This record gives sequence, structure tokens and C-alpha cells, in this order.
Amino acid sequence: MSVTRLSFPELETRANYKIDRINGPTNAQADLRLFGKSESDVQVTLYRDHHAWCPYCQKVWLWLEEKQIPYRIKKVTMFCYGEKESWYKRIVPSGMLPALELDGRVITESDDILLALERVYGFLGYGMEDDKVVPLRRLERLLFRAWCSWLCYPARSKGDEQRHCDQFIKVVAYVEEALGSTPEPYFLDKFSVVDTIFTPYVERMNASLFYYKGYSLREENPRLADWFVAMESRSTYRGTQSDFHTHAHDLPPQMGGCWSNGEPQAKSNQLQVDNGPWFGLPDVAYPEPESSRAEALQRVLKHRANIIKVNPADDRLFEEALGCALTYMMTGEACVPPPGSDVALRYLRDRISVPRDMSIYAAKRLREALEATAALVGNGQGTPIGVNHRRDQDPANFGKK
Ligand SMILES: N[C@@H](CCC(=O)N[C@@H](CS)C(=O)NCC(=O)O)C(=O)O
Repeated sequence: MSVTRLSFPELETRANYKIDRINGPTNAQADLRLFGKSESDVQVTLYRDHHAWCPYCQKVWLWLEEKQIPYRIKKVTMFCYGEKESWYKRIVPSGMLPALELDGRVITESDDILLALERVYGFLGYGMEDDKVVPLRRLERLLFRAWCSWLCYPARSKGDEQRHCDQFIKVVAYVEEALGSTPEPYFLDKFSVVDTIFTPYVERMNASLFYYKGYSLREENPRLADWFVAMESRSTYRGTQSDFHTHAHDLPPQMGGCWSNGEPQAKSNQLQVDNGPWFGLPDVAYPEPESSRAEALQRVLKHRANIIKVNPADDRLFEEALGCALTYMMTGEACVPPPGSDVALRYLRDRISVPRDMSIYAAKRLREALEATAALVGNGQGTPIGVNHRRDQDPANFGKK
């Protein structure tokens, strides 16, 4: 049975999702974070990417959120998404992110930023230069290099592929050992800066190895599994957390390419990440919040005009189809979109960015609704997602510059 499409004004009445972006939970859309303090208390500006993708930014972002330091956020375009803002190049000529302004001084390099923040605001559990922290920082870099060597270079042979896989798994065993050396699920005897340092790349490893190598970091390693669960118990991490689809397709242009081993497990994982079902993927384990559909709806409606404008399909056709997908998402009843709109719906399905656009569960709900609605009229796929750049995601198209 197909229901009648809800009109956009009717959909608006259901978009009852509201969070306090300034004082409420960690979120990617805020430009100011106060944690209940006043704007005159702000001494820090964090420059980070519009896409909330940059891993070194995530590290600093998490630290500021955990310490509840009032700060302003200025968002900058990364090279592979569009043109770098000239005002930012005047502050940081290399254009690199993150950067932090602290009492009028601009600091780059994420480690130097954390060291400077520690000097003013104290440690997050432990200091960056603590004897317990330094070896773990080194281990994080070792893990990063083992991951890059496996993922970001084409293997010369099957043996070569296996060697890189073995090397990565060997380093993961050191990580497991480190995590197992305290009774807590965290790296040290309490949550600390070390966890914020490991978070960005471990999250990207979990996504990319699942997709390109058929290897599930989170499921294969019990200590890391517990660590992820502990991280997901923190609203700070939830607010910065991305999903498999976003990482799998953001990494290639950033890293200069990601190579699949072509194994059946990798292929079946790719199918699931790209076409669903998105529920059940090991990218999140905490229960879905009740607000996920309303959140997805509110975010789409807010950017509706631009979402329609950037879609390659005819505007009227896509608008109608989008209304159908949103109707299905909110009512659970199929709503048949106009013929020929399957490609347009899947174009959007493939371009939801987490957490930039919405949180992980909201994105799953929206992807599911777009796919289910598209499937009612055809199996056409949208323009393939680029691997050399992601100008299709230029923030300038969303009035962000
Ligand atoms: N070592 C630097 C690395 C920073 C870095 O590589 N930033 C990348 C993004 S993850 C960047 O700004 N690239 C320029 C761009 O993509 O626009 C740090 O720790 O801050």
C-alpha cells in the first residue's frame, strides 16, 4: 500500500528536533560552545574543517569538549572539497588544519595545540608529556603507519598484501595489550588525552578496513570493542562520531587512494556500506535514540533548497521524490516517487556526511528511507562518488563561505 506524500509544510510540523547547539551536547553544527558560561569567557577559537572530517581537528575538538572550555569555531574548506578561504590563508599560509587562536596567538600542529591548551587549562586526565602518555602516543603513530602501509598503497602481490595485513594485526596486538593493562576500558586508569589521541584514526581504521579489506577491527579485538563502547558512552564522542559510509568515501581523496584486497568479505561489506542495510554495521553499538528520524527530517528541511539545487536531477522531479522518501521515513509507509527519480534519491543517499550533516543514527534512517523509496521505481545508481576529489561536497554550495 502506498500512502499520499506529505506536503513540505506537513513535514515541517513533524521536524520537532531541537538541541541547544551552544550549551547542549557536542555537535558538529555549532559555531560557538559555551557550556553554560558567558561569551565574554571565550579565549579560544578553533579553526577546523566544514566537513567535521579532519582527524587532527577531531582530536582537539574532543579535548575542548571534554574539558568544557568555552570556544568559538571557524570552519574552513579542505582542499579536496573546494577552494581554501583566502582569509584563512592570511592566518595560516599553508592552509593546514587545525589551528587554534589562544589569547591572540595562532598555534598550528595538533600536538602543539594540545600542549598549549594544557598550559592554560590543565591536563585531560594526564599531560601530553607524562611518562605514561608518551609511549602511547608513539604507539598511536605506529598503528597509523601500519594502517597506511596496508590501505593506502596498491599491493604488488598477494604475499605483499598479506605482509601488510600481518604487520597491522601485530601492531593492533600491542594496542590490545596496552588497553588490557588497566582494569578500565580506556588506555590509562581513567579517561584521558590518550583516548582523544587514538580516537580519530582508530575510528577511520575501523571503517576503512571493514570496507576495503573485509577486516572488522572492532569485532576482532575484544579490548578495542570495549574501548569503543566506553567512548560511545560519552556524549562528547557521540557528537564527533562518523559512520562507515562517510569515512569509506572521504578517505581516498584525503589519503591519495585506498586499495581493496578484492576478497569476498570486502566485497560484501562494500555492498552493505553503499546500499544498506545500514543498521547492524559495526560502526556504532549504542542504542538508537528516539529522535533520529526527527533529526534527519529537520536537517534535510533546513537545507532543502540547496539539496535540491546540487542534485543533478530536475528540481521538481527530485523535490517530489524527496517528499516521498521523507514521508516514508516519518510514517513507515511506502510512498511511490515519480518514475525516473531513483537515481536522484540515491545521489543524495550517497552524499550524507556524518557528523557534518546529522548524527550517525539519523543518517542511517535517512539513507534507509532514500534507498527504500528509490527501490520502488528502479535500480539506477547516482553519479559515482569521486575518489580524487569531493568537489560534489563543496560547502560553497550550501552558503557556507
Ligand atoms: N601534523 C598536523 C597534520 C595536520 C593535517 O594533516 N591536516 C590536514 C587535514 S587532516 C590538512 O589540513 N590538509 C589541508 C587540506 O586538506 O585542506 C597536525 O597534527 O595538526
